[in-house]
Amino acid sequence: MSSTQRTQVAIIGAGPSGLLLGQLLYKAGVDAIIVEQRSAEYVLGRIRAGVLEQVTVDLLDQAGVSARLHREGLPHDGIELCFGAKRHRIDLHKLTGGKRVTVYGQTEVTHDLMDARKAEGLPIVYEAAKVSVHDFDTPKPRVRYEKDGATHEIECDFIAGCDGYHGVTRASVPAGALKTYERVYPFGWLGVLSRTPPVSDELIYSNHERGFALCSMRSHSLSRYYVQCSLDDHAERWSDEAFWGELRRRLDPAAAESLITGPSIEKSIAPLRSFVAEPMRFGHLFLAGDAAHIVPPTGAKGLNLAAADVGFLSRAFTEFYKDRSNAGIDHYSERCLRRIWKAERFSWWMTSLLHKFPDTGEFGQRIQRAELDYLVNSTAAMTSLAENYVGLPLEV
Ligand code: FAS
Ligand code: PHB
Repeated sequence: MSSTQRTQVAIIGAGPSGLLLGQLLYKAGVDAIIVEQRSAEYVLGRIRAGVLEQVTVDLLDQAGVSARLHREGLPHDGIELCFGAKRHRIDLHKLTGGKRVTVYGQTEVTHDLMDARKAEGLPIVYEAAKVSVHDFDTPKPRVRYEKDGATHEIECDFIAGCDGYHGVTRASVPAGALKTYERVYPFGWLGVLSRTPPVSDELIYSNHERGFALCSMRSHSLSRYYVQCSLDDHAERWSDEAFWGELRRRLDPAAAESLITGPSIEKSIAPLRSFVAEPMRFGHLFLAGDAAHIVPPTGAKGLNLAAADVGFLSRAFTEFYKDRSNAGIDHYSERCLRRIWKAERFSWWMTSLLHKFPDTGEFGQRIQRAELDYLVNSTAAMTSLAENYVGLPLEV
């Protein structure tokens, strides 16, 4: 048994990119079907980003899914950098003329988007197997997948590749049509989620001779912590006690003293890489989010870049259908890449500044310390960090 469906935009992937694109297109009156290889529970089980730029909040407002975000999200006006056993506050709000970030987990964003799609009865296929994309170099692209023992086909006008770094859409582009840029970092992040009050009201990014550490949160009772670890490390090798001890050693005395520990409810290691695929459009196939680019999470940019891509893409499709204009789709890749590369630079810079690099030795560590000392004593340098951290304007 097989079936053929017809829609305007076929979206591959139900992470934040795919779900947000589906919701923005729905609000604009453009039909879309989302095809996801995993179950909704599996997608929600991935613990990822925690910090939203205002651009992302605005897009979630536009999508009509931000009520809980405005109720439960935590506005943050600053972050702290910790080095030499001292913490230094970066006043994001003052340095950017009133901008801030909002702490609200990616899991919650995904939940809100899934709930909205379900409430509107919009088409989404979970646990689709063998998803493949075809004829996207023609005006009649198609998507195929298997489910419940049958092969299904979707006829559409456009395919949106929102299927992440390991997805099928970028992999389906002929090699010669794509240029990729990549830097893999010689370490990972061991992350722990715990039902404990955060150690501080704001995020603490720590540069320590033992390695980087980050103190973040999801709410006033749910904390998210990370320590830099080696690439050949495994989360199951770390007892909770070992993790808390290592985190304490990488913080200033006051934070180490006031840290409230508890059982980990999630523990995982994420590799760090910088990656960009150019361009992001191939005929009637458009890449968005992690399918096109990856940043090390140090700058809290991954989810926010994905949202910005989707904002550009939903506008481009809407212009195509409502104004019969190709301008948006023709300029999509160039528009996204200008902002992506600035976020890649910032994420690389924050990662280079705060982590222990095995091959830079004592000279490298002294350079890092000098840059940190300059940074926290220079309004110009702190302003540069602040305007990148809160998110650059969409069109610069
Ligand atoms: P996603 O990878 O989230 O979603 C892609 C979806 O496509 C997935 O659901 C996948 O199952 C599906 N898919 C894949 N192949 C498919 C196929 N062939 N057919 C159908 N569906 C398919 N960013 C931050 O800002 N801060 C962080 O702290 C942070 N931590 C991270 C930790 C980890 C381990 C990872 C991997 C990423 C982290 N990120 C972080 C970045 C992350 O938040 C991404 O930027 C964000 O998930 C991007 O969303 P999507 O583009 O939707 O990609
Ligand atoms: C998180 O809360 O998971 C988080 C916050 C800021 C980052 C990275 C991760 O830079």
